[in-house]
Parts: sequence; C-alpha cells; structure tokens
Amino acid sequence: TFSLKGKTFIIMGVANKRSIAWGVARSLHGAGAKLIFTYGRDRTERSVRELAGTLEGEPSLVLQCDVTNDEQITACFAKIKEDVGLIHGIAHCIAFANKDELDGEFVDTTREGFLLAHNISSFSLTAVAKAAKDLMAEGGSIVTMSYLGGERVMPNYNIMGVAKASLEANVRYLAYDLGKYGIRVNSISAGPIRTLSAKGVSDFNSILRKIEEEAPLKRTTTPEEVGDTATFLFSDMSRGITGENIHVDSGYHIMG
Ligand code: 0WD
Repeated sequence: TFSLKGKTFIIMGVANKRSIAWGVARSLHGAGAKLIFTYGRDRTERSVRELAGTLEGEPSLVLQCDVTNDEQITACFAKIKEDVGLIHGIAHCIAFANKDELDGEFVDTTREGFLLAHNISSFSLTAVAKAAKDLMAEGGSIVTMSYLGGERVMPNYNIMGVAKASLEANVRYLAYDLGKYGIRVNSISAGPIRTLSAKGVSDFNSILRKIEEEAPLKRTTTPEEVGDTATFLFSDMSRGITGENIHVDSGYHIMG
C-alpha cells in the first residue's frame, strides 16, 4: 500500500464501529494519515471518542459538527484551521431521512421529510466543501457515500434515493468548481452494509441475500472495502479522477 504520512483527513459520520466512516478511518490510519473526527448528535460523542482512542499514535481531534447548523460548521472548521492549519481531504459519510418515509410509497413523502433528507444528505456536502476549501491549500480530495438507489428505483429507499441523486449531481458541480484549486470530489456507491442507518431500511436482510445471490462477487460489501477505495481516492494514485461515482458493491450494479 501507499503512504499518506503527513496528511490530515476529516472523517464525518462515525456513529459506531459498524459505520462506513469507521472503515474509512481504519484504512486511512493504516496508510499513516492523521485523522480528525466529527459527529452530529451529542449522544454520539462518547462512541466516537472511544473509537478514536483505539487508534495508535497521537490522539485525534474530535469535534461536534451537526451539518444542519451553519454556526457549528463554521466553528468546527475554524477550530480545525487553528489546530492543524492544513488538511488534505474529507470523508463525508452522513445521511438522514425520517424512518417512516423509508417504507411504503415514495409519493407520500412530506415536504418536511423531503427537505430534511436533502439538507442532511446532500446540501451538507456543499456546505462542508465551502467551509473546507481554504484549508486544502495544497489541493485535496473530498469523498462522499452514495447508493444505487440514487440511480435506480429501489423499493422503500424512497426519499433517500432522490437525495442520493442530488448528492451525486452535487459531486459533479463541486468537482467542476473546486478542480481549479486542485481539489477533487468523488462519491463511492457502496453496496448495502449492516450499520445503524441500515436499520431504518425496511427488509434489509432480503436486500443482503439478493446481493449474495446475484452480484458477480457473490458476497456483500464490507466497510473495509469501501474504506480502501476511499483511501485510494484520497491518495495521489487517483489524481486523474474527479466528479466520479465509483461502485464498491461486488459488481451488483452491472446486473439487469
Ligand atoms: O448500506 C449502507 N449502510 C449504505 C450506506 C450503503 C450505501 C451508502 N451508505 C451511506 C449512507 O447513506 C451515509 O451517507 O454511507 C453513509 C454512512 O452511512 P452508515 O455508515 O450506514 O451510517 P451510520 O453508521 O448510521 O452513521 C450515519 C451518521 C450518523 O450517526 P448518528 O448515530 O450520530 O445519527 O450520519 C451522521 C451521524 O454520525 N449524521 C449526521 N452528522 C452530522 N450532522 C447528521 C447531522 N445532522 N445526521 C446524521
């Protein structure tokens, strides 16, 4: 593997040890990178601090950044600027939709639920990119997490699918704007992984079974696989890639 020694990355969205963001953190840590963690809700702080504490080396900075709150975003990045100065990338692993709208018919989505899902799951990427771009003075890489439901209709994924379509377009527009500063922006379309968020998706077991049966690799995706692809996107090995959506899903997306 290649080294990311001397580089600093912000990991947003670790909820617990199953989180995709934690898979990204472990992979980046393995490549020698320095990490900063952010969490949204007060109740997540302890779990993030505990996990961050298990990583060898100097302790990571852990900060609150509820992405629905502009003041928190500003304060969080101001603190990072003060403490570290320069960063090289951000893993944005954040999404949210009301649980009762991840079931039943998409047509019943409320205005409030629609806006909430877009606010946390897509606009937050734009807001974070804006807050972070001056900290990536040597260029950088932003990686976010999407899902196939943003490209195709997946029953029950509903409003989150529409928010992921927005997120993927968001990636392209940000990639265009930030390319001139040497900042790349990409998404990973991850196969389904059993995390806290996945609990909200109804009938998750049968989705996993379908992947094992139908995906070319005949197995489900792991947070480690997603983490390693993110590390590639954070490294110079991917320097020619921006505005892209890379599927890390055992190849499931190619199946008809
Ligand atoms: O199958 C899956 N799990 C897939 C997930 C397949 C494909 C994509 N993804 C995406 C998700 O949509 C999301 O964008 O990957 C990303 C990470 O998802 P995850 O690892 O499945 O999620 P989880 O471990 O539940 O963490 C999501 C976190 C929240 O945890 P808490 O417990 O604090 O709600 O998203 C964060 C939060 O850390 N989050 C927020 N962070 C800041 N501000 C906010 C917020 N307002 N809301 C949620």
